[in-house]
Amino acid sequence: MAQTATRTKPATRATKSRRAGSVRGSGGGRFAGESPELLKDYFYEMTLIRRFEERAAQGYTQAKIGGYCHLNLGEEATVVGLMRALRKSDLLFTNYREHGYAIAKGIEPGRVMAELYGRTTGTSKGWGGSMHMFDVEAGLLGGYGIVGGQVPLATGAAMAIDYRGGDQVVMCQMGDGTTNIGAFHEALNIAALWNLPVVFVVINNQLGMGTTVDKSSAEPDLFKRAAAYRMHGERVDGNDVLAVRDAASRLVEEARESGRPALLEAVSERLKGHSVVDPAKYRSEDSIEKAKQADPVANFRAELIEAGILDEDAAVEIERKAQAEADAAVAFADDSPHPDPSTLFDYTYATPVANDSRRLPADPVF
Ligand SMILES: Cc1ncc(C[n+]2csc(CCOP(=O)(O)OP(=O)(O)O)c2C)c(N)n1
Ligand SMILES: [Mg+2]
Repeated sequence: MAQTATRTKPATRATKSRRAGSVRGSGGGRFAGESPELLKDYFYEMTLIRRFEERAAQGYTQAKIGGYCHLNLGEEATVVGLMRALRKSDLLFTNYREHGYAIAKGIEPGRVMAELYGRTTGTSKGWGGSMHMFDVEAGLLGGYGIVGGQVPLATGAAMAIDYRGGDQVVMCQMGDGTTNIGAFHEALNIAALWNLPVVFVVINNQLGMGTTVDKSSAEPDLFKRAAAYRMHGERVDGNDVLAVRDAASRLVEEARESGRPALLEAVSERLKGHSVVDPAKYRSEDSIEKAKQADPVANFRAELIEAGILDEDAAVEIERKAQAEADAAVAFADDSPHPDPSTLFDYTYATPVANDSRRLPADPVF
């Protein structure tokens, strides 16, 4: 159930037609009208992201992955629901917690894992790592490590779409902590003033590193931030893949048709620490238990079985396939070559720059 800050609109045609599916006899339950194949597909993708992230955590502890590494564990329903609202040609900007988004936007998991492993077959040829994935063809325009760094850039991309014409929409993902960064407010203001087709999505996992939203935000109902810019804002249950898909589809299609920006807040749980090296000692037993209870993958599995869309064997088979795909991604990354050090500076600038220093460590200064 979405809470709305400024206005609510009925479901668009796109949302309604997707519901013209075929789960029958569920007594008008929440899967009524949904395609069983699509529901299984969501379960597969959420499980794939879960297994992928578990393998990423493992690769990190094996020192196969360097730098920072932030996982989407607990946010799988949000990730899959959001990405199902976008067309391939739509553009996505994310923060550094982006592996699941890259996969759900259509990049092969092997290329995502190879980027984590710093290999040439990765999305950024191995030079970006966990926080800096980029794939123009898939419409993923980064992966940003600076909190809030992606928000003005996403707004600029929406301005480019508006200027050139076309029906693309930009989605800009960020965390709850990002809503207190100055650039967030500047970007939302400009997006609303100039009617830019961008949907800002705040993933409220209730924590910015170890700080809770209540302690960092004077207005902890983050979707209400939109009202300051006369922008539509609403909150959705981020543990519910269908609710996220429907809310995001509606806002994306509104942005496509009217060019108006919007803000969607998806409330979810971060199952583990801020990054893989954070033991999250600051969390209470209660909050850890609450997060476990809200596990969107386990709960969706149980719901699909309860509704008769899956039985235990079918669920296990989907999980086996997801594990195999995550394992194959690791094998692909492991078998891929490391970049040659001589290419270290090849992608620093898009166009040649005078006096660009290409000195490698141990090279003579003069
Ligand atoms: C400008 C800036 N300040 C501080 C940091 C350090 N930092 C990295 S992640 C983070 C927390 C952000 O929390 P949130 O926006 O809620 O995203 P989440 O990690 O929960 O997905 C901070 C403070 C940074 N990367 N950039
Ligand atoms: Mg957060």
